[in-house]
Amino acid sequence: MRLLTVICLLAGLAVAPVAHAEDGHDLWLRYRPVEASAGYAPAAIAPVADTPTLKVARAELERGLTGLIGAPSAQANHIILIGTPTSSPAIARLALPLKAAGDEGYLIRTLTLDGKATTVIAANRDVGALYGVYRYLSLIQTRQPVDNLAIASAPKVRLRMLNHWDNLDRSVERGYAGQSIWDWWKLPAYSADPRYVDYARANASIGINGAVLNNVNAKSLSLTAPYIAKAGALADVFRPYGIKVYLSARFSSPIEIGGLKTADPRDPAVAAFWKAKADEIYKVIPDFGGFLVKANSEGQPGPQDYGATHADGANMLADAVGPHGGVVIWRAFVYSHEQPDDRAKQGYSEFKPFDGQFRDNVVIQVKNGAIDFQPREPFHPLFGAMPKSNLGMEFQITKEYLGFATHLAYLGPLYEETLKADTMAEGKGSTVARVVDGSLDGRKLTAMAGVANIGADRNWSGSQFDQANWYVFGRLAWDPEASSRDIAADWARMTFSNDKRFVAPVVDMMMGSRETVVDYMTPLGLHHQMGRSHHYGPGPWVAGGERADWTSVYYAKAGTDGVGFDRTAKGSNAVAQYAAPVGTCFADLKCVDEKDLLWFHHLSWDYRLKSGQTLWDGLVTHYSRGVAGVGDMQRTWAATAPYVDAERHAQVADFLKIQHDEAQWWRDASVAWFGSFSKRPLPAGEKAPPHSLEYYEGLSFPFAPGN
Ligand code: GCW
Repeated sequence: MRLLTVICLLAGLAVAPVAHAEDGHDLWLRYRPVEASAGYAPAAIAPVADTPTLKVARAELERGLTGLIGAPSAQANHIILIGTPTSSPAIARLALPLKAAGDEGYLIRTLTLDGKATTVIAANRDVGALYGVYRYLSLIQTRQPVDNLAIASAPKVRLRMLNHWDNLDRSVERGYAGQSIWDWWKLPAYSADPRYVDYARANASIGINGAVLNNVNAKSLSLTAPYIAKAGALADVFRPYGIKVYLSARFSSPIEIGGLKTADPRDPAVAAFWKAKADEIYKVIPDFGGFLVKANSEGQPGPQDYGATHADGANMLADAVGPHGGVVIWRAFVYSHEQPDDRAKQGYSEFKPFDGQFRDNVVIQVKNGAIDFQPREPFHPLFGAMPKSNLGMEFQITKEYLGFATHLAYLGPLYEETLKADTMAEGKGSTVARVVDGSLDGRKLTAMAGVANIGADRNWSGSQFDQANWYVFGRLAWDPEASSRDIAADWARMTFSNDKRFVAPVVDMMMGSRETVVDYMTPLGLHHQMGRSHHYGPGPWVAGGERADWTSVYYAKAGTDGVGFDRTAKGSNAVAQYAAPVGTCFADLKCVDEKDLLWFHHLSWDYRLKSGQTLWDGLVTHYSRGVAGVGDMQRTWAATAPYVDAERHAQVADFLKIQHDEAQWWRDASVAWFGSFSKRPLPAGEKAPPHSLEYYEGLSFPFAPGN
């Protein structure tokens, strides 16, 4: 009897449609059926030209429409026509104003052709049509009308790339989503892993057109023939989706794999090694994007090892890839062991003098802030300071300093805050966004990179909401002036639900989430207070060790007299690296925004904040507000249960619980630590930390991920 039941159950399973568990794997490309009341009519897809990219564009359109509104049918009254004037005579006849679409943009127009309502998705190049298809599908996914369209869109930034900090052993530096998705061992023979295609689809859907496959802390091995072949296999998978591969290059490779005694960029044998290496790579990957280089930073080799400069190093590599159309992306994230100056000043000090000396195919890639991807940093002073160089933005999508994968922090507002910051370099309106998109200085080779948060976890990013950070990065790379709130709404609709009872509160929750993290981790301009090396949890007491600028006490400078890093003229004078009106404001207590207060000033515990509270009371209030903010997020999320599948809902709820506990821990440990200096009572109503400072200092986390 029991056996029979089991057999029946198994038989039932075999015929019943497999319940599609919503584990987040489908990202924002879920294409679940639209409610009939939305009124979308079925469509027919006109035949497309037989090119690799138009074929995937057509396949995506078919897949999306099938999921959303039903399979395309030749009988439908509505035709969708996709392509370019070169590939489609019908599109050529329309003589659409495609000039502004450039190489990667598109037009979407509703027209009547041969008496039939027709949506034309047209572009100059195939990849533009693919981007247009994703845009069209997103309109349906977000329930916008599609029967009278006149859309024109083109990316404002040329290189929109992910930087994977993926190692060849499949570990991921600062990765919290499992192993690397690149299965180097099985490549190149096995490149049919569906993940590679899904990765390419997801990136193309948000306009990302480049991927640096390996960690900037690079191994020379990745530039040997077997690994070039592996990268080539991935390049072949990504090519139809408009994605080029790049490799991080270890500067000492001429020694390690070239048999040379030196990597001095001025040595002709070294230049010849790199030229030959570039030729070798381009034979396998004809559209190879180029090299990303971390040089003379955190122990990585570089031109300074030989008394040469960043410009010498970058230009030598640029000459190797230049003839093939490649670029060199040279990172400005440098600070040296020997240099005692404020770490925040070193990138500017090292690079500004070389403005105008880099080749046209070099991009200097600058982190959003001068320290390191903190929950909040003022914009990096190099933005606006190198008008004669190509300057690219580097954001971190993975949340090394914002609670890893289990804290919900939507990074859109962080990115937007930096992009909208006004450098004043050429007067008012010289925003970071305009440096990045080239419009400020008329530069054409523009770039925005995001350190990827992608791994082999089913949900790609380690958490459901971290997918939004990948998504918003791509959207802002396409248009650095876009609104992170609008993007959050699109993402929430496509990823979860279009019900406004879901969208409105969840978008508000997302928009406030990063500030909540700032509150419980590093309020009022504090920075780099995380645990040593793994950066997990609070570690404001971290001191000593290899170098001062890897410690928390270096940044907070707490003492009985007060707290904060004096970067005014009386201190490190980092403010002088900004355009005068900006630097003057940062240095002026009446002008500086309190969110950056302790970044620029060392102040007494009794300093009066704008609220009227003392600095000490205000700090404690911020920490507690952060904890309360997570409580609010938990309540908001609990109320969304009716609109979200049980599996994803439960995972988010569990993670919020972790976040709440850890926010409390951050608050308590920070209050215990800073209280040991302020020696002032807690503000009324605030609870003392439940444990001693020694308890918090004694916690250890030997297997924290991402190291
Ligand atoms: O943020 C720091 C990280 C390092 C990283 C480095 C960098 C890849 O802690 O893990 O190394 O920045 O950006 O080079």
